[in-house]
Formats: sequence, structure tokens, C-alpha cells
Amino acid sequence: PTAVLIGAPTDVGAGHRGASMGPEALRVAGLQPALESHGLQVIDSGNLSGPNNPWKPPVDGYRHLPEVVLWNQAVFDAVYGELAQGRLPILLGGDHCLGLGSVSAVAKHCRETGKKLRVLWLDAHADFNTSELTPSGNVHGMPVACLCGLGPAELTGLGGHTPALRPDQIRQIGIRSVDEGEKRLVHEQGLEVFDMRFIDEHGMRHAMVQALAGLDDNTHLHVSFDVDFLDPEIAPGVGTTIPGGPTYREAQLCMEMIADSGCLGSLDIVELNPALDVRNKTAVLAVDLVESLFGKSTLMRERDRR
Ligand code: DIR
Ligand code: MN
Ligand code: MN
Ligand code: MN
Repeated sequence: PTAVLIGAPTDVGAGHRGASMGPEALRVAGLQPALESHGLQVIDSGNLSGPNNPWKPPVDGYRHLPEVVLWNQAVFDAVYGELAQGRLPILLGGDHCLGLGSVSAVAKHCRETGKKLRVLWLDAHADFNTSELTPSGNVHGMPVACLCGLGPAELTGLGGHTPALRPDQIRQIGIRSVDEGEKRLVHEQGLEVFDMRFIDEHGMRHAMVQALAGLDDNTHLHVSFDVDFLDPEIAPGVGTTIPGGPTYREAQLCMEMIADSGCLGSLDIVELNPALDVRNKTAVLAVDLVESLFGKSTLMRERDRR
């Protein structure tokens, strides 16, 4: 299908300013021509608009909730509209609170078309906080919980169906920072998490074999790629760096194995923060990895010979 870039330049869900510059940094790093060089048709639909970041403290456990809701409604409408036209949406964040609007739209599309849905959440964090558990009030730490129906009605009901997702539709990869209360909730809800301990012990290959198990021709695979998934030594341009993430090779393998599944139907690239980056190198790395996600490989693969 044709891919569509959708920019969502906001940082209202984050605790650092700057992820609002993410869409432009990815364009400057050459995302569109890189994808086109692999034979993909790509349309850049430009940027969505929404409220400015008021930079206020949390209210009742949420920072900027009205602004987060407005941005997510815009993302939901754009992603849903592209899927309905048979296109593959690539959301350029923006902070990870936008995963809520994006995945809610994908879930609605799948319900309406009878497709199975698998969501891969590539992240250093579980993003499974609630207003009671959050240490920060930042909604970018809450989208997975909201997708599972735990959160304010304005967010959990975004796609007209609560919950948008069942925990068994989600696989988390690369996790290495989970807050105390969040840890218990992840366990209670039965999320399948391939944390860094798992990747250390069993390797990225085995983690991805398990995370991709059970996909079939009727499965829509959504990848929500928080750039802080990557080790900060190679990807410094994010607001919340956590040491001990996947190396360049591990991240490449992860992306290549997703490409080989042939099921990729939508993508978020979020939390890239150019204000904290070094000569745009994190954006360039993200583009390199996304090329692999869309099938770039060193040698010809099985699918190229068919
Ligand atoms: C932390 C940081 N768990 C919080 N979360 C995220 O504020 O909830 N950082 N997602 O990127
Ligand atoms: Mn479709
Ligand atoms: Mn995240
Ligand atoms: Mn994160």
C-alpha cells in the first residue's frame, strides 16, 4: 500500500520540551526518500494542528489533559481516515501520548474490517501508569493503560469502544524502566513484556520470534516505536534516556524480523527530541531502522525472490 506521513508536532504529554520538533527532524533526516528507495509510495500529508503546550503542573494526576485530548482526537481522525483509504499511516510524533489516538484508530479499523490486531510497543518504558500511580502526571507514561481501558473517559473512549485493546493483543519489547505501582498493574493485567533481562538472557531473535508468534495473513501489525527504546549511547535525542537498551544490531534485527512477518499495517515514530540530539543523529538512526522495518536488507531475502 501507499504510506502516509502524518506529523503531530506536540510535546504536551511529555516532561521535557522538544518532541514537538520530531516530525521536521525526521523529514530533514530523509525519511520519505529513504522509504521511496525501497519501492514504497509515500505521501507526506504535512502536520496536524493542535493547542500549544501551556507548560503547567499536573491537575488531578494529569498534565495538560485537555490539550492531550485535542491532539489525540486529531491523530485519531487522521490515522483512521488513512486506514479507511487503504493506506499505511506513519505517525511522526510528538510524544508517546499520541500512541493512544493512533492505536485507537487502528483498533477501530480492525474491528470494522474483521482483522486481528497485534501491537508491538518498542520502548524503554511500559507506559502503563494511571493518574493514581504516575510519579509525573505526564500522559506519555499512560497510553498503554488507557488503551486497555484504565484512564479518563475522554481518552479511553476515543475510538467509541472501551477498552480499545485487550492486553493479550500487546507485546512490549526493550522495557527497562517501570515505576513501582505501574509494575503491579502490568502484572495484574497480564501484559506480555520482553524486558531487557529477557533480551539479555534469550537474545533479540528469540524475543521477536515470541512477540510475532501467531500472526497470520489476516493480522494487522501496529508498531509503536518510542525512540527511547534504543540505547542512549546511539540514540541520545530523547527526553527520558534509560541506559542498557538494544544495541544497533539488536534494533536492526528487531526491525528486520517485523518486516519479514509481512504484516506491518501502521507505525508510530515518537519521542524523538531534536533539542537534545547531536547533529540530528538520532533522527538519522530512526530513519535507518525504519528502512529495515520496511524491508531493507543486506542480501536478498526469501520474499524478494518470489
Ligand atoms: C515515567 C516515564 N514512567 C512516567 N515515562 C515515559 O512519567 O510515567 N517516558 N514514558 O518516556
Ligand atoms: Mn486495512
Ligand atoms: Mn513510550
Ligand atoms: Mn519511553
